[in-house]
Amino acid sequence: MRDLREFIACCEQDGELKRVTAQVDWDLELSHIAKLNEEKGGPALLFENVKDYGSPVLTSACTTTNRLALIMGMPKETSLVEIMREWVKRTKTKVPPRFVDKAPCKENIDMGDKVNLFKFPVPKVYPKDGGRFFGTTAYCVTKSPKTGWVNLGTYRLQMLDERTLGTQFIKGKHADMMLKEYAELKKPMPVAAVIGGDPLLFVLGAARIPASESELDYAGAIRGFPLDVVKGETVDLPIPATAEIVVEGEVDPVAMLPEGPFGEYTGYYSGIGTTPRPFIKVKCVTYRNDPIFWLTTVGRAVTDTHMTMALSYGATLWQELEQMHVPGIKSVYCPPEGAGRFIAIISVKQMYPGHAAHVGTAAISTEMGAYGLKTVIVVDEDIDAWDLPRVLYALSFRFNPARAEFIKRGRSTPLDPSLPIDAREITSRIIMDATIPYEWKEKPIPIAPDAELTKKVQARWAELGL
Ligand SMILES: Cc1cc2nc3c(=O)[nH]c(=O)nc-3n(C[C@H](O)[C@H](O)[C@H](O)COP(=O)(O)O)c2cc1C
Ligand SMILES: [Mn+2]
Repeated sequence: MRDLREFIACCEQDGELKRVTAQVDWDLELSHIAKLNEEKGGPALLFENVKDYGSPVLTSACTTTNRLALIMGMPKETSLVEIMREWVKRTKTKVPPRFVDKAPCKENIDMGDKVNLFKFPVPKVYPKDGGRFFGTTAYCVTKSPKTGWVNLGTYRLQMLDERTLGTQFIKGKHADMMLKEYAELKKPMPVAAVIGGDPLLFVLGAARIPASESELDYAGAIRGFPLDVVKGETVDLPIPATAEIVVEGEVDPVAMLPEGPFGEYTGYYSGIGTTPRPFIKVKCVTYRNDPIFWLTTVGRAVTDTHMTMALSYGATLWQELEQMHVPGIKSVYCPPEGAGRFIAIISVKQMYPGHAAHVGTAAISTEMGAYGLKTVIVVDEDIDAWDLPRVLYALSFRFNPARAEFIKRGRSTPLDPSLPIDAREITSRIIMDATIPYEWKEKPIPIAPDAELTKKVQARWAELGL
């Protein structure tokens, strides 16, 4: 799959997409239709008649495991855990992108005064949002001025005026780390905010890929071929050739403008009112003919963003545990109900005393775990990580709170509503070992029915009238 259009065609063929031809208002109406549709488990939507605009808006692309499987190029019935297993397998060897000269994303080029972000049908999502957010699926391409490492990160981008996008690069995110490097050099940071291209790039932009690694190389690895990229018009950055819309510009590391608020995937606003934050001064916009604008819904779980993150956070956690050579990992699951990021469940085949503790402490040391992850549950191999009733069984009958580990201080997300609004930089964590300790000589004896008698009884089922 090379672009959003191929994904749309693929969804349509599989009965996973509906075109909405009735006129819909970009101002709240569109997002509310998308959200309600997602809550009913509906298809991806392509809004073809957006009020005041002539180009379409795509929503709900990632809401179901069916469509996540299609994005991964797998059969649509594939389960989330199988999709993650495949991600882990395919990303063992990274495949860097290759530069091409011609690209569909250059079909239209608006420079300088011609730039007008209001040209695109950017929806307003919730009534209390500070404005229209150009970036929900947009990923920012940036480059480290020190090492040349290219990063893709999905960060919200607010339309502040025709040529300005407000940013929220949370501390320690890769664009924030790079912006600090530019600040040391007293230079603005070139950036390209991209919508579309291979849909996997949005998923990867939102994924917790370790620092110094490029999401573009992961995309190549998952696809099995290098991604086509093209140089920017005004920025020296690799831009996915099949992107729908590319916004090129610069971020001054010192200048700030009020940004926000925005209804987040936690179901809450991340702060109160606006906050001064860095912004992108847009120099150039390039786009395909009839560009497709792409929105992911946020707000109460579980809908589009939550499913995206359940896949990408689960897969990257699993992949890093493999990279750390933690043995015996059977499955990993980061429930979409926790937006894929606050709770992780890991199933392990224990092979030595302290193995479950090894898994738990390794998990919170990964790129994914060292950020907002608060609860890690480790279960034995007879329980699948996604089998929540069995996980609750393990928490009831195998878990002893005295074997929980508390970590008092860890990096947090300012989006976590469980922390006071002015103290969200640091969180605590808990590792819940819900396994039977490996080293116990006397282990609880599981009840097993008599096999012979079970067969006999089954044979009498009809006679028993059951
Ligand atoms: C819809 C959506 C909006 C997001 N908004 C932000 C944001 O405004 N700021 C931020 O730091 N992360 C945001 N994230 C999370 C990042 O995409 C995620 O942490 C990712 O790891 C960032 O890339 P990086 O690891 O290369 O920094 C958002 C994710 C999604 C799916
Ligand atoms: Mn990154």
